[in-house]
Amino acid sequence: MTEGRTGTESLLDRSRKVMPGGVNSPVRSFASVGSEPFFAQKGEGPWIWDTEGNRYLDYVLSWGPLILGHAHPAVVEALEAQLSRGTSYGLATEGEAELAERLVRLVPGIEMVRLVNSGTEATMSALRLARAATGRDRVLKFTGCFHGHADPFLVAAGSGVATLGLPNSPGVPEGAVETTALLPFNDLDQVEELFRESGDQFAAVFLEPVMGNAGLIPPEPGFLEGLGEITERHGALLVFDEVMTGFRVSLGGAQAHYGVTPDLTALGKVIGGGLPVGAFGGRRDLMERMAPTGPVYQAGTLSGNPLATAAGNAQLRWLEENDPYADLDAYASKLVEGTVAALRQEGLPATGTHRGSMWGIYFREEPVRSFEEAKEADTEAFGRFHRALLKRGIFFAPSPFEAGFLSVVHGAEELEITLSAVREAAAEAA
Ligand code: KE4
Repeated sequence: MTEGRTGTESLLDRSRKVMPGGVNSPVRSFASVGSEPFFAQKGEGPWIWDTEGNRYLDYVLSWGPLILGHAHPAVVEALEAQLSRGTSYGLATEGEAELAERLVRLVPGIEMVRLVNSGTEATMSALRLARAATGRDRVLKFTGCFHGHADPFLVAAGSGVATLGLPNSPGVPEGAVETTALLPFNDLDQVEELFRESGDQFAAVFLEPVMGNAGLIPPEPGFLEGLGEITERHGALLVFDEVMTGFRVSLGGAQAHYGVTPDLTALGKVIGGGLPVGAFGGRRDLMERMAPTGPVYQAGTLSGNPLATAAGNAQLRWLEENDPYADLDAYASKLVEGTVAALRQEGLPATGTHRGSMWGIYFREEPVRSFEEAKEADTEAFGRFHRALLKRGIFFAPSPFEAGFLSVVHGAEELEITLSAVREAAAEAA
């Protein structure tokens, strides 16, 4: 296991002196799997190397963006072509129009879109728009869903908040979250009851249509359809946070896979090809309320950045032209089945599932339908398994509350290497 040593002082010690935890995003600290983090040196295809020269099969893939793997030629060529023309203009560019047209073409619920720089900006702006369009303040989210770190969403969120046990982050004023209601995922009756009492106060229901920030929790049959019906009946908007599921569950995201079209959609990750991009879009009548065509303010120095749109367009163009989703789904299915079987073989409780190229494993017998159930899984065993895999050159997400990812360059050989290491690591973790 690397300490990222360079000279006498480790890279981690150096970084910890000048950055909280030595990282720029908490989940990179590996705190929840009891390891010290490694530092990335380079990535190539499905592989990532640390600064000590160890290489790992990468199932984190920058937390989702790298669906073509690291340094895919299509993305690298697009970036190289743009670099010589400059890195930012602060003006509109054709690359933004091309990316926006692509999102409108591929995502069922998007008629018009605004590009931003992160998923957090996308969901924060979508919430502001939903509140402006309805004249209402309240928003319903589901425990375990993570929508980035904007104040209104930092209540019992998933991902880093859940991992670090920060159900209500300090610094978030009561006023910012008093209009945020929380219910368990997959419980339509409780949504029905809440809206029966106060549905006319809600601007929106916000959710990850497939939860990827509590492991992987798919919607129960009828859940998404039911939310669409309830929101429509009460004049609230349905907002899908597809920052993670977008272009991962299918080419049109979870909304295309399940056939449920939200009023607004937040995107990120894959659409930037590894560069910082987010987007929010939806019904034209809603989006036209955004400045400068309407009064709802939102802005960003680097929004639609030409490097980011070059990488995003190259990645999405490749996905459109090659449609890898059947292969991704097949790999995910074999990976999850093989991992669950190996863990059970060693007497460990295990369950898992996948949707498209996202997958999740839990150390518990029964399938997981909510964050509350996800938290009942054995996180200690997860930590032992994660460390045992890392020693064998397999990098799974360093948290039981994150989804795993795949790329189009994870092939049969990588699957065999992975399952062989999984069987050994399961024996070690038992
Ligand atoms: P960003 O601001 O990190 O680009 O996106 C926030 C966000 C919004 N919505 C969903 C569904 C998300 O999953 C995310 C961010 N996901 C985490 C991983 N679970 C990012 C990794 C990290 O926090 O370092």
